[in-house]
Amino acid sequence: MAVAVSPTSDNTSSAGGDNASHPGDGPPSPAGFDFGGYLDAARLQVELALDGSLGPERPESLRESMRYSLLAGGKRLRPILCLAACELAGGDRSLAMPTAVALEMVHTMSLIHDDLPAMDNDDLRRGRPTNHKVYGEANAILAGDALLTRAFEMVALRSPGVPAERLLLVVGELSLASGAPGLVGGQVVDLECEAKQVDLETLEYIHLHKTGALLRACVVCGALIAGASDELLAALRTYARGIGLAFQIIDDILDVTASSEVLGKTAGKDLTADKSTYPKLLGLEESRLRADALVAEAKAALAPWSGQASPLLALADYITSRDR
Ligand code: GRG
Repeated sequence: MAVAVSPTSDNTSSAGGDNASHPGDGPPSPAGFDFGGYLDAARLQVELALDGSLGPERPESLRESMRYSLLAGGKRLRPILCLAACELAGGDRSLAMPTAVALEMVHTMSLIHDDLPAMDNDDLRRGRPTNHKVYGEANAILAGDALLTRAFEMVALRSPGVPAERLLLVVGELSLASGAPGLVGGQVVDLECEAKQVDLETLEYIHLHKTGALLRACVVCGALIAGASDELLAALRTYARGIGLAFQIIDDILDVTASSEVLGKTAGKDLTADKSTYPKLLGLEESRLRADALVAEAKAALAPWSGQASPLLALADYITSRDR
């Protein structure tokens, strides 16, 4: 069993307790909330659930390539957002775990497909050779397809204890995030814009769809499972917009400031592919300020729930303080 937890190298200490480093940026994470401990425990639970999530896929080669990418580590931010949103809405995290796993499956599928020669053509992901480098292009496409469809199976058929009408809403949200209104649409515009000068509005469109849609689905699905109020769902959508864009800005910044070794994926890729990025359009300093402002907006949306929202507030800070 591969349980990959990296407790110390993630900047988590500053994320959880950085009330002083982002003055005036919405409700702070309460002093005393052990974000590092929270993250480690949630990651461990997610890793165990992921490890047990793949059933008797046949042939064995398909199972192996699905597991290769699904259990390759990663920050597990998406499933943890889902669990945290479920708990904020008053649900038990165990009810949301199959959906949390599904969200990581969709994310992993998108990474496998994104790395393909026809897309970003990358050979390093999560510190390992990309799926198609190990299993070949056809198998990588099929492993992605199998993870995407397995994700819907996790929600529809493997979510005991959750009322069917809530699962239906989750399936709808996951469909919107994965398809043309989400990941696929964002990826298409991203590919079309390569080597072109794009404005901020287009860049925002790309990232709200390519990156933001799945992050939004994470918090919305977690909350739906717990039967959240419309008011909380609306606040979580605002929160997700802020963290989604901030996440991508930081991703763009890390692409130029961090090493491949630390990132676990090829650094400097945006420059090589002549992509428009926030640092290219705004400069590094202004990009960071924008990310901080977006996180502040995200946290402000949860102000009415700040007493119970410590994990989501701290996760928002983690997005701008992360180093990978
Ligand atoms: C086939 C339905 C279907 C969709 C695929 C390929 C594609 C469409 C979309 C690309 C989406 C994509 C790869 C967006 C980038 C999002 C992003 C910044 C990923 C990195 O996320 P992290 O840093 O990665 O959370 P880890 O490895 O930590 O999980």
